[in-house]
This record gives sequence, C-alpha cells and structure tokens, in this order.
Amino acid sequence: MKIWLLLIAAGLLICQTVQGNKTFSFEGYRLYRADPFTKEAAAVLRSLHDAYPSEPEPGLGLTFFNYPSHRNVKVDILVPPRLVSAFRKAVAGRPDIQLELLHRNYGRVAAQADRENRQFPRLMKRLRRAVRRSDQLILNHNQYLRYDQLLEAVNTLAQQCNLLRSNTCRQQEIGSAYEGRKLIVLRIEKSQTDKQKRKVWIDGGIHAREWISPATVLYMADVLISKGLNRRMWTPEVVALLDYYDFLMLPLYNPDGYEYSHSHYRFWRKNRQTNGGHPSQSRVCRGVDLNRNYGYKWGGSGSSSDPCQDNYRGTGPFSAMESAAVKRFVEQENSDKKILLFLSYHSYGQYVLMPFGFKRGAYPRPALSAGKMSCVAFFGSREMFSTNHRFYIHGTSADVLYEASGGSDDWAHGSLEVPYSLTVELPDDGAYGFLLPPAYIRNVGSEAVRGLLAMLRTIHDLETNTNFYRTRCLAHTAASDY
Ligand code: 0X9
Ligand code: ZN
Repeated sequence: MKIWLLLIAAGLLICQTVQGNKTFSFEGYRLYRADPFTKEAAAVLRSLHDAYPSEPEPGLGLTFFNYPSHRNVKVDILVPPRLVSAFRKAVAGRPDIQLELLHRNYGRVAAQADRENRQFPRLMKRLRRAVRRSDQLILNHNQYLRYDQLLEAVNTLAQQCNLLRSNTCRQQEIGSAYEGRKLIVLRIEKSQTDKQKRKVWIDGGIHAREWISPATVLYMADVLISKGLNRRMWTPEVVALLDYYDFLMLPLYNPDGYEYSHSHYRFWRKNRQTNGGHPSQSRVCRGVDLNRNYGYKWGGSGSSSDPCQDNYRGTGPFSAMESAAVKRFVEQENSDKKILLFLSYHSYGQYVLMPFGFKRGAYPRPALSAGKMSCVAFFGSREMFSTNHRFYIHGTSADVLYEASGGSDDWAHGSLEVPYSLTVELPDDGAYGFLLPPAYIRNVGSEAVRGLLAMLRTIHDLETNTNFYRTRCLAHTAASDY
C-alpha cells in the first residue's frame, strides 16, 4: 500500500517537473509600471519597446503588457534580470516618468498563478456540489481550459443546447489556424426561419495571453443556453434575447498562440506563423498581431512592420490565416447587413472601447452614430460596474487607450458598416493583469453577461424609440466629445 503511494507521489513529482521545465519561469524578472508625463517620455518608452523586442527568444527582451503610444498612458513592462540596469538607466533618472516596481520577482507570481490553475478544480470540487443547484450552468467555469478541453466544452454546450431545444445550436468550422488547430464558431439561433432577426458576433482570445477572454465568451454562451432555453432555469430577459438575436460566437480566435502561452511563454500575444526575419535580425521571428492585421486603415499608427515586435501587423491586410478566415465568415454572414453588434473581448484594463482606434480624434460618422455607440458603451460599462463594482472606462480606443490601426472593431464598423462595434477589455486593472486567477472566471463572466444584456437593451431602445437618444443618451455623453 505504502509503496503504491510512494510511486504515485513520485509520478506526480515527475509530471510537475516536466511541466515546470516546459513553461518559462520568469525567475528574477521584474514588473515595472511606467507613467510617462510628457510626449518625450512616451517616445523613450516606445524606443525601448522597439529596441528590446520580446523575440526572437520570447522573454529575452522587454515584454510590454500594453503599448506606450501617448503621454499619461501607464505601461506595465516585464524586465528580465539582464536588462534591469539598462532599463533603469533609460527610465529611472527622468523626472517625466514615474516608475513603480510592482513585483521584484515575477517568477513567484507566475508560479502561484500556474499552481492555482492546476489546483483550483480540486479545491473547488466540494464547494461546486453545493453551488451547483443554485447556478445551474452547464459547465464548471473554474479553470482556464487548454485548446482540446475548450473544443470539448463548446461541443458539450452545443449538445446540451440541442437537447433543450433541437436545432438551436450549431458548431461551424470556419477555417484553421497556422498550425492546423480549428477555428470553431458556435451558432445559437432559436429560429432559423426568422428572416428579420439580427445577428450578434462575439469573439474571444484573439490575443493569446488574455486567458480570461475565451473563458468569458464560453461563460456567456453557457448563460445564453442555460438561462435562455432551459424552462426550469430561464430568465425572461435572456429568453427574449434569443428571440431577437442570433449569436455567432468564436471563443478562441488564436488557438496556436493560446496553446503556446500555456506550454511555453505565458505572455505570448500573436499567432504562431513563421515570418521572414527582420533585416536587422539573423533569426526568424514568429507571429502576427491579429488585431493589427485587419484591412481598415491597415499599417498605420500603433502597428509595427518588424516581425519581431508584439504588434507586428503582418505583410498585408488579412495576411494571417486566422483573420482571413474570420473576415470570410463575417463578410458572408453580413452580406445582408444583418450583423447589428460586433463584440470583441480582450484583457486587461477594464475599458469599453469604440471606433476608431487608428487615430485620436477620429469618430464614426455621422455624429449621431458615434453618439449612439458611445451611449451603448456607457450603459454597458455602467451595468458592469454595478455588478461587481469594477469601473470600466468608455470612449474611442485611440482617445482613452492608445492609437492602434488594423483592429477588428475599426474594420467591422469602418469597412462592413456594422452599426455597433465594441471592444471590451475585461478585468482586472493590473493587480493580477493577465494572471487573473481562475477563481475570477465566474465573477467576470456574470459581469460580462450583464454588460451584454445592457448593451443589447440599449441598442434595442435606440433602434425602436426615436426619443431614447435625446432623453437617455445625451445626458451621459460629454457635449464636447461629438
Ligand atoms: O491593442 C489591442 O489590440 C487592444 N488592447 S490589448 O491590450 N488587449 O491588446 C485594444 C484594441 C482597440 N481597438 C483598436 N485599436 N482598433
Ligand atoms: Zn487584446
């Protein structure tokens, strides 16, 4: 008996070590937060971003968690031990950059996050049994799933959905990622004969390291099915939602990058295609930033032509297989202009962003359309705040976050003329950042569902009640904005 226990323990130890060796450890890495007060200071951070890309060897250079496009945009930067003194020399002495050391050894933070994702399901098992009866969702939502598990989860949702009401859910393979993994869209359509119904597109996981995003899209799909179709469980508003709209949901846009962020480098962002090398690099760099690869204003500000950079835009619009597949599918679905809302979920930062992102001071035209979109963003963020008291900033991406061209939201509105196009940056605000513990999935998920309901409620009001904009929106929109 004892020998068996010993063997099992040894086996577990070996598994842990193998896993530990595979993933990057971040031992001795420091996480800094830099706040540039001047244009020049932001330019210094940008030049560091360009001079020390995370590639060709991920983790060898600086990993920027966000992009320093303007002054007063705080950036979190992961600095390897060998670059600490060079980094501090460039930044620390400047009076126009406030530098804060968030973590002296990010290795410990990353190891803790890794442990939690593996242990949480076990810890939660007993608790789950108690909770199960009250929440009644189909999936557990207590772990960041790997690609295979995620496809299995989507499959479970589709099957349960069709058991509740036949022919309501369909999985559609819309293409594949560079390494061959499938891109699966879950269609939730209560009646396929209703020609009037408008469509809602929702994607998650376009950026590999933003694990809360696919988890949240999966959570939202579960709620739509569980509370919209299950007679014993349904909530009237979700039932009504499925009567009004069809949902096209792509929980995992970038499966190759996502898997790589699980197995090798936790902060990988792009897809995993092989690029030609940059002229200044002898080695080949991998990956295209899929959210810089869209065709509307492709190639502009906030996107890089250097294949080794995290915001590499690719060789041309839709040069990546993943974004090309999404383009084909979304264009086809929108050939009759039926897509009303295009939603893309990212993390982190807590923002509800609207077009345009390619340039500051660029707004949808006519002004009424910008005002309506801003109103939807406002009511969405207000509802999310009232769920868990996490505050979301709303505005155009370029105005409130940073300039970045070639994004999916700009394309959906600018090229496809989808009336409402929004990007949601999920929690948190940087305390955990990308390492948000899996215990938060349900909490963030319910917040996102309530936000979605509020946005669709607002859109419905705007589209059906001519007074709504004047009486309910104008009060919340700064007159000077539009
Ligand atoms: O930079 C991005 O792609 C998004 N932020 S993230 O930190 N998740 O990478 C924001 C995209 C906003 N939309 C556009 N700039 N078009
Ligand atoms: Zn993102």
